Amino acid sequence: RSLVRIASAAICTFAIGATSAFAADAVKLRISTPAVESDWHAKMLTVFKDELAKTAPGEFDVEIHLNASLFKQGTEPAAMQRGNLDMAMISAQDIAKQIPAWSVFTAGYLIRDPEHQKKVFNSDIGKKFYQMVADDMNIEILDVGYLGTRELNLANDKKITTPDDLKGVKLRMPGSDAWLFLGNALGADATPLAFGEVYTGLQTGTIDGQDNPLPTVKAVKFYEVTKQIVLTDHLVDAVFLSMAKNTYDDLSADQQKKVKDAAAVATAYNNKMRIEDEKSLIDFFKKEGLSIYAPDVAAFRTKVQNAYLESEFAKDWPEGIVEQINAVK
Ligand code: KDO
Repeated sequence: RSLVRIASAAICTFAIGATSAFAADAVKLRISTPAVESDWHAKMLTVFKDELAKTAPGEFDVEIHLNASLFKQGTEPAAMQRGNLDMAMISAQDIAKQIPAWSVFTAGYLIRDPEHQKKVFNSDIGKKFYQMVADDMNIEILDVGYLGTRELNLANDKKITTPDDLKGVKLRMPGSDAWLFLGNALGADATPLAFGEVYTGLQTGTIDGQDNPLPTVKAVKFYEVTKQIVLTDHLVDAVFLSMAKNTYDDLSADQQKKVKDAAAVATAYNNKMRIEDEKSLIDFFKKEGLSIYAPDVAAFRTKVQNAYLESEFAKDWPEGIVEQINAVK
C-alpha cells in the first residue's frame, strides 16, 4: 500500500513538474513599438497575441511593450539583431538604413493605396525584398501592415496649397535620412524628433507641424495642438511585423506557420479598421475645429517624385523596380 502511495505521489509530482516545465518552455516573444495603445497597429499586436493563444495554447508568451518603453523608435532592428528583442513593427525607413535598395519604399507617391501595397509585398517583389532582410539583417518579416496614408498636420492655419507654401515650415519627421528627405522633398524644413515628443513639440512651438496617417493623428490627440490637416496623401505607409531570425529559426515548422498565420490575421484586422477609420475621420477633425485642406496634390506629387528620381537613394534601387511596382495591378 505504502508503495502505491509513494508511486502515485511521484506521478503527481511528475505531472506538476511537467506542467510548470511546459509553461517555462513557452517561447517568450517580447515586442517593442512606439505605438500608443489606442492606435490600430498597437491593437493589432493584441490580436496577434490572442490568435497565437488560440492556435498554439501555452506555446508562446507574448509580451507587448508600447510607447517605445522598451526600445527607442528606430532602434528595434539593432535590438533584434543583437538578440535583445524578439519582435517589432519595423518601417521601410528603418530597413533602408541597412539595405539601401529598400529606400525605394520610402519614396513618396510610389505605392498607390493599401491594396496596391498588399499586392506589391505579396508578389515576387515582396519575396525578393523580404529575402534581403532575412539575409542581410537576420530578421524575418512575418507580414506587412498598412500604417495609413500620411497627411500634413500643422499647428497654424495658414492655408497650404503647394510645396512653395511649406517654405520655412519646420516639419517634424522621424529621425533618419530617408524620413528627412521626404519632409524636404515636400517643400518643408524637415526637423527630426522622436514620435513620443511630437505632441509637446507642437504644443510648445519647437515644430510647426508633423505628418502621420489620420488614425494616428486621432490616437495621439495631435488634433488638440494643431489647426489644419492638408490632404497631401504623400506616403502610403507600411509597418512590417517582424521577428529576430534566430528566434524564428528556433521554432518548429508548425510554430513558424502559426506565427505567420497569426501575423496575417493581425494585419488583416489592422488594415480593415484603419481603412474604415480613414474614411470617417475627416468629419471628426472638422468637429474638433480643424481646417481640412485639399491641396494641389499634382504639384506635390511632381515635386516629390522628381526629387526621388534625382536622389542618391535612386542609385541603389534595383534596375526597373519603379516600373515593376507601378505595373502591379
Ligand atoms: C512616426 O514617428 O511618425 C511614425 O508614424 C513612423 C512609423 O514608421 C512608426 O514608427 C510609427 O511612428 C509608430 O509606430 C507610432 O505610431
